[in-house]
Amino acid sequence: MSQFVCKDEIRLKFSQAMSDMYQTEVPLFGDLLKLVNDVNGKVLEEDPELKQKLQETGELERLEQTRHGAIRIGKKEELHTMRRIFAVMGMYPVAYYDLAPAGIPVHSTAFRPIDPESLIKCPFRVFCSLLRLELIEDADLRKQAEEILAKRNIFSPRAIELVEKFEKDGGLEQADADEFVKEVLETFRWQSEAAVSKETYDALHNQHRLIADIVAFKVPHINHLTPRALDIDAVQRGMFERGIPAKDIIEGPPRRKCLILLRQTSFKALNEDVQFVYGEERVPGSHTARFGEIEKRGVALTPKGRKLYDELLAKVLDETANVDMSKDAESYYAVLKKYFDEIPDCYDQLHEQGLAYFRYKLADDATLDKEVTENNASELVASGVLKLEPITYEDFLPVSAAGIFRSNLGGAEKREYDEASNRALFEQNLGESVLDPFEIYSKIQKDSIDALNKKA
Ligand code: OOG
Ligand code: NI
Repeated sequence: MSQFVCKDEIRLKFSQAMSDMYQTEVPLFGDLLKLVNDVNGKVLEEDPELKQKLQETGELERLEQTRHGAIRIGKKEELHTMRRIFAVMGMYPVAYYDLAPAGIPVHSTAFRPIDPESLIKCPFRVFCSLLRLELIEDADLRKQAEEILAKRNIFSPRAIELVEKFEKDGGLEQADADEFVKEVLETFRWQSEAAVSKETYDALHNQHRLIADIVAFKVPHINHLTPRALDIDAVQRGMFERGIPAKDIIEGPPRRKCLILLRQTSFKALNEDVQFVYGEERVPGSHTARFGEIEKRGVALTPKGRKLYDELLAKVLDETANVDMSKDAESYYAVLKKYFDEIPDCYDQLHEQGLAYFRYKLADDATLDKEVTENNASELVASGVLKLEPITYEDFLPVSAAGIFRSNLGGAEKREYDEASNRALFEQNLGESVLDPFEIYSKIQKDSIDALNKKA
């Protein structure tokens, strides 16, 4: 009898192996983790109620688990195989992100667990960006990049064998699962030896630093990992205090009591030694790509809530276009707060106005004497029969992602690609459609109603 290892278990092993590897590769990331642990420890000490809640949900023991990482890949075959690799770990493509309007020549998805139970066991997800070669303006260079990418194979033959075995048998046994994690890790390992000459690197770099980061290396090194911070503002301050080169601002919505969506910040990418390769010759040089990030997640917004978020953020960015963030982050935060005051900072209100997703739970000591529907839920909340539990946002934000990309690509990169977004091509390359995050959240909300009606 075969005994397949649970996919959540494989993902957990993989995320831990990745975190160990990255701390060795990028010691500053280890320093960031230490800072995050210090801040989280302090928050828990000062807020026993929060500690209790995290304990009840099992979150406390998982607090130190890595929340996400990111990779950038170069060709459609890589995206296709990446999807198969992540499926072994119970990670599926959710949402399409087009970064081109923000001047980043990639489009992306996030491979992530979907079921709430899987997310709880191990929330690790990977933001995966595919280079849009058609956005390289110089035709000769585009052709050269294509040729370089055509020659590379970023997966080990054994990793592919194990994926095939998984697909055929429907799972992996322990020894295979362990070997799978070990083999796949190699695809994300830093290579200090580039795949190209200094001259080619410089030409790619002149088009866009991101293009050099993707094309000039043998494998798509993990470019950052992200733990969860209970107080992201405190970690941002702590980075400045401890001399960790933090990016200027925290991306996303402002600090608030009832956090919406996602806030994130990072330390700026390090300048690292690499060897460029020209025949037998090795030419020393450097490359800047890898960093460390932190995140704090809030409640998921409905399409209506998200539309409002996008509109308000656009106004903020417009009004702060001339603010020098490195000197005057406070002005930016003030404008951010001013506009976002329009979104109620109260779960009941967010629910009432249909702006966010919630699980409905029966209030303590309450009894249910009628069927719950989407329509009467608000009433039952108001009368105290039901209570609301916010559904956490598990995806990414394109404007924030662009901000993270940009601050790690050097501030000088300011251009726009007006090429239309190409989701259909992305999905064709991927080999399936990306899942719609709104459908996932709305199903969790509906399932909570069904569960109440079943109990009654
Ligand atoms: C990915 C940036 C996106 C996030 O947290 O929004 C991201 C990258 O730099 O490759 O990870
Ligand atoms: Ni990130």
